[in-house]
Amino acid sequence: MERTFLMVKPDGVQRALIGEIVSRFEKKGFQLVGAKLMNISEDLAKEHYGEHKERPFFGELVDFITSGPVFAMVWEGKDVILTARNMMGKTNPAEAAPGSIRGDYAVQVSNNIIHGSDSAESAVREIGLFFKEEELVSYDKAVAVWI
Ligand code: FUP
Repeated sequence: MERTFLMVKPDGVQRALIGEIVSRFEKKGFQLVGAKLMNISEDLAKEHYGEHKERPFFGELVDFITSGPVFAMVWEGKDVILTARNMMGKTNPAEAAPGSIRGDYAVQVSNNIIHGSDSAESAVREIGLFFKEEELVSYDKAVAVWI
């Protein structure tokens, strides 16, 4: 079963969107296997966004993601990496389809509410950066053999 790392960014936490976002993934049929409200250190921010370190927006990106608490999560399910990316919508909220999280709640690319791993490799790396193995809980669902 596939796993991905999702994170409600500081803007989403400030705007009280944690519940709405968790609800969307639960209703879709994915399973929450780990979650925590946390502050991101500058070191963790730079590590997490390392692929962007040469980009002009890197400093602002690190400042933003460390500006307040985030809600870090690990979700599990069939094709969860790609499906979660589709549910999030495109990086630039202006291009994100209505009905997607960014399409419904965001306006600016620098404040786009949610992060989600973009590949299986990123998912493994990001889950490892944010969670210890013992913080992840696998369990069988009593029902719902259809998802
Ligand atoms: P995504 O995988 O959709 O989060 O997008 P990227 O990895 O390309 O970008 C990571 C974050 O950098 C985005 F969520 C917002 C920020 N960003 C900017 O601020 N300006 C840009 O032009 C591109 C990305």
